[in-house]
Amino acid sequence: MTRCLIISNRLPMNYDQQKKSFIPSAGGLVSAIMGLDAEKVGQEFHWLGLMTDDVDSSQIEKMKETKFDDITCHPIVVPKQAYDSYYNKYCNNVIWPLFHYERNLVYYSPSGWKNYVLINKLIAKSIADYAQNSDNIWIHDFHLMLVPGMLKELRPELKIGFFLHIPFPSSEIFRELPQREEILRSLNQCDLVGFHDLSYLNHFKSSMSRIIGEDGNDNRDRKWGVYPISIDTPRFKRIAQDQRTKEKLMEYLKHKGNGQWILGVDRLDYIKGLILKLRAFKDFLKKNPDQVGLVQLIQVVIPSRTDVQEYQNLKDKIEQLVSSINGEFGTPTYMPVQYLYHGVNNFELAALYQASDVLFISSRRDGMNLVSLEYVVSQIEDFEGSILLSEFAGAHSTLSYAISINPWDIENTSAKIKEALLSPQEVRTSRMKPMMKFLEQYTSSDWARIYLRDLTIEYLPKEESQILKKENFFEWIQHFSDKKILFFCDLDGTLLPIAGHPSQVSISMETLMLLEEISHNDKFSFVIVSGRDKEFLQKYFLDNDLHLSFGACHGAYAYDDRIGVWQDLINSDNLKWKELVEEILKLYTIRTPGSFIEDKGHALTWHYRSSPANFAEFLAHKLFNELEENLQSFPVKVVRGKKIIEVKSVQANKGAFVAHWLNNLTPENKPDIIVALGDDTTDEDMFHALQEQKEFVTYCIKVGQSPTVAKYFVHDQTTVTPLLKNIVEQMM
Ligand code: GDG
Repeated sequence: MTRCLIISNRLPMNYDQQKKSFIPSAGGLVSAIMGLDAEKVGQEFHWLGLMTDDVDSSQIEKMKETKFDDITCHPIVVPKQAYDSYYNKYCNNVIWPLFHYERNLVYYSPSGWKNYVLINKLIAKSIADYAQNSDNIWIHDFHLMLVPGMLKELRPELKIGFFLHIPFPSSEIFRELPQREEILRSLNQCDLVGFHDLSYLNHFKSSMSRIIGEDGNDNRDRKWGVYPISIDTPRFKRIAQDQRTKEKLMEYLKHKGNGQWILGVDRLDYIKGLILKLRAFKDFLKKNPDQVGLVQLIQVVIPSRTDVQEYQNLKDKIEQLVSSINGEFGTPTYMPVQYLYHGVNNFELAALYQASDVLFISSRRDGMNLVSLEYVVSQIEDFEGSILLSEFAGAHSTLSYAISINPWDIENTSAKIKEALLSPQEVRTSRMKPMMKFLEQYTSSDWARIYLRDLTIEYLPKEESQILKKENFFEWIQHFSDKKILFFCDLDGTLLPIAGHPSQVSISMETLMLLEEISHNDKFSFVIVSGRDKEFLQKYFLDNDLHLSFGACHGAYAYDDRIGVWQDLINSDNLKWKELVEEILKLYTIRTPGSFIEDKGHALTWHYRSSPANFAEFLAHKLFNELEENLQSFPVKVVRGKKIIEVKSVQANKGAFVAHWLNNLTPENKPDIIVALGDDTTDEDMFHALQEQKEFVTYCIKVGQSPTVAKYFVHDQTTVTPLLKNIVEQMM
């Protein structure tokens, strides 16, 4: 079975220094992962999480390779002081409040960030040491957002997934984060980033586009997705039917008498909206005196972060409000709010779920909220309750038959409490049944299975495609020995890294030296085939005395180093389209600050990399449609690239260019082998043309992992120069 390494801040068991024993870790993430059925998901799970170095080494050893429900645990030991700073000063004082829209509770501290970087680095290093090449890496939650980038650098061949369990906030909030860029750049290294809700994905996309200029084109649809978490439905059903639950239920029902119970189960946290819930309940009692004495709110609050002042203040506020409601509406035989400040065991929880008529979730923001899902599947025949569910919880999309509330609207929420309590049984049943059915079919194991399928799905033709890694370059190029090689190589994103602006492109000393070596060796011909115009290529390479050949403007113009002049390969009779396109592009350029038009001869390109991202993206979309509609009768193609829209003559095509090049080779220039490299869709034309011809041995290499017809691929642009260098050295 394939191994899946789950990485999270916590392991399922936590060593309690005071109690000197392991106790189960609380919280939604652990609940969800513990619910995975390895067999159903089809992966063997190993769980890597943190332990601090103040814990007795014998306890750490004990934890190592311990199995919990078929999951092997592997602690990553980190310095206690650095851990506390990372966890309290960055995770909980910055990310948690900011991502939950509580900006006034954010406290920045430089040491918090420094230790966040340090702990993430230690984790990345431990994964790199532990992981086997075929492992799938699944990193969880906001504590570890730098790990993907750091790990990709150490082990580029690993499949790396990330899942965020909390909301991703609007880009208007996210962009306040001083370290926004570092975090986005790291997440951008993932093979798949998953969210609970579409709104979080949309916020993430717009942050990506505004802050680091990732525009959602290319293969982003594969890299970012929505995977609402679920629960271990069979387990909750089993607990619901357990004798111990039944006994507790009988006890609770006796106390409940002929009244009604509203239930709340929340960790002590400002995101859960406990104050708003109590206010709405108070308003309900005030407006419905006939219900006083009959309806009770049973509020379980699970202690959390008890050492933090903010949480102590919240606890005080909750307790004040509880006692003011009880003082105002209580009688010697009736307590409106039953407040429990401690956890309950699984059977008590299931019995509470069954005994209550209404579950009340009032979160101000909540990634998902598992309690609401658990309530649904714990219902047994004739005990079907109602759910009041905040529209600010991710579960709102999954539980579409719940009664929706805006917890900030106290009066309306109070009216909804009444509606929920008074709903006739058949209405409750008709609401509960579809949600129950959904959760029977979609469990936490399905969540993991679907996510991991998307993480590992291979888009390349499986049997035929082969990854070229730095460690096996040497072996691979053995069959090139003493051969004449012709290279066709794309420029931006292949030979050179993509630059912020086309004019800022820079070439490394290593690549420059390599090109020099190639251009002075008769065994090689090197043709750069690029979307760039003639002038750029001339200035950048030829004027620097590099003897290379070129296909400019996607191959519309050719420059053969042995001839030394530029040739126009396209019949220029019909350039009427250019006038029309220029007219349209000008209209978009004058209203989009920072955008400009580039005339490449057989192509016109509208660049908007330096324009306000969202606005430019919106106009680019419109422009693309307008051009496609207007140019149907012209021999042109409209292309959307990275921050560009381009209209080019259909003949300006890298496939046509290489075919032309091969047709014009003299016998003494004929190569033994052709190697072609490229990273984007225009390079696919080149790969197609080369694989169709039968005269030469060809090796087409895709840079990156988007769909391709090439038989080989390398992970990213940084691998290209080392690969070429290996080939050249082999020939020396
Ligand atoms: C984060 C996100 C997202 C709670 N009290 C008791 C108890 N629990 C269990 C519940 C549930 C879990 O803890 C709480 O999960 P939530 O989803 O409600 O909340 P968070 O801990 O904030 O989790 C959240 C989640 O990650 C998963 O992605 O849904 O939005 O904030 O399973 O049952 N269990 C028992 N006794 C208790 O007293 N037995």
